[in-house]
Amino acid sequence: MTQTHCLLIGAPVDTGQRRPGCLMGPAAYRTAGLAPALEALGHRVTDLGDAACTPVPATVTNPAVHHLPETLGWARSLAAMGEAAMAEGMPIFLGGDHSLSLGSVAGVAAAAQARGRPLFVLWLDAHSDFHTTATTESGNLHGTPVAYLAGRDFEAFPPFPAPVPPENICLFGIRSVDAAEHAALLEHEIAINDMRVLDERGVVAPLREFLALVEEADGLLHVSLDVDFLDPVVAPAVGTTVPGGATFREAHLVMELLHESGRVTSLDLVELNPFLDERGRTAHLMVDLVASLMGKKVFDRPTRAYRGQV
Ligand code: HAR
Ligand code: MN
Ligand code: MN
Ligand code: MN
Repeated sequence: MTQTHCLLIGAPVDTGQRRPGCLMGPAAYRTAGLAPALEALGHRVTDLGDAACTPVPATVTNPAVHHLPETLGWARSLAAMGEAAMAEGMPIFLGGDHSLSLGSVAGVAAAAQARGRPLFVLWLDAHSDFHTTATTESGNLHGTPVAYLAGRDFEAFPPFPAPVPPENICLFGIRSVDAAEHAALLEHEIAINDMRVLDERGVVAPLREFLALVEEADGLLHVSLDVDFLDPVVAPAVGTTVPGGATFREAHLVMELLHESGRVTSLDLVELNPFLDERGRTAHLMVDLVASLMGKKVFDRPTRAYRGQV
C-alpha cells in the first residue's frame, strides 16, 4: 500500500457558531487515537500541533455576523499552515467548527494553483454552507465556506485564491438548506446530492460519477467531512444535528470509495463537539472513518465471494 505523509493540523475553532465545545475537537481526535490509527495503516504522521489565532480587525455590513476578527484570524493562520503542509503531504485539519474551512480550503487552493492542478471539493454535510457574509441570518460563519470557495462575494475576507468552479464542487448528504442558500444554489452548477438523491440512488453511483470527473481532470480532491453528515443516532456529538443522515455503513462506504480513487489530497474533520459526545463514541467513529479513507479494510478486493462484482 502506498504510504502517505499525514500532517495533522489542530484547528480549535469555535467562533463560527454559538455553542461552546468545538475547541476541544483536536484534543478529542488525539485522545481517540487518530495518529496511531494512521500509523497502523503504514502511514507517516506528523502532528503540527494546534494553529494559533491572531484576530484581524474587520467589519461587514450584515450586523448578524459575529466573531468576525477571530474567524478571519483562524482562516489566515490555517490557510498558511495548509498551504505549507500540501508541499509535504496530506494536511488533515482537526476541527473545530466548519468556519475553519474558510482557511483550510483557501490554503489548499493556493497550493493547487501553484502546482497548476484543478481542485475539486467534496462537501459531506447535512448543510449546504452556501451563505455569504451578506445572506447569513444566524451570523454563524460556519454556514458560509462553500460560498467562499466558490468565489461568491464575501466582505472582509481576502479574495479566494483560484475559486473552485461550481462543477468541481459536490455537496453530499445535505438535508438542511436556508431559503437564501437554496436560491443561490439554483444559480450555480454545483452537484447537489441531497439525501433524497442518496435514498434513491445510494451513495455509490453519485460518488463514482464525481470521482470520474476528478480523474478525468487529473485533479486534487479536498474532502470536508462535517460530523452532521452522519445520522445523529450514530454521531451525537454535534451542535446542529439533523435527522435522516448517512448511516454508519454508508459513511464507511464513502470513505472506502474515496480511498480506492487514490485522489484525496487534503481533509477537514469539522463540527465535532466533544462536550456533547457519549463516552467518545463520535470521536472514535470519526477516527475509524479516517482510517477507512486511508486504506483500512477487511479484505483487498477481489475476494472469492465478490470476484467480478466489486
Ligand atoms: N444554514 C444555517 C445557518 O447558516 C445552519 C448552518 C449550520 N452549519 C453547520 N455546518 N453546522 O454545516 O445558520
Ligand atoms: Mn458544515
Ligand atoms: Mn453541517
Ligand atoms: Mn475505534
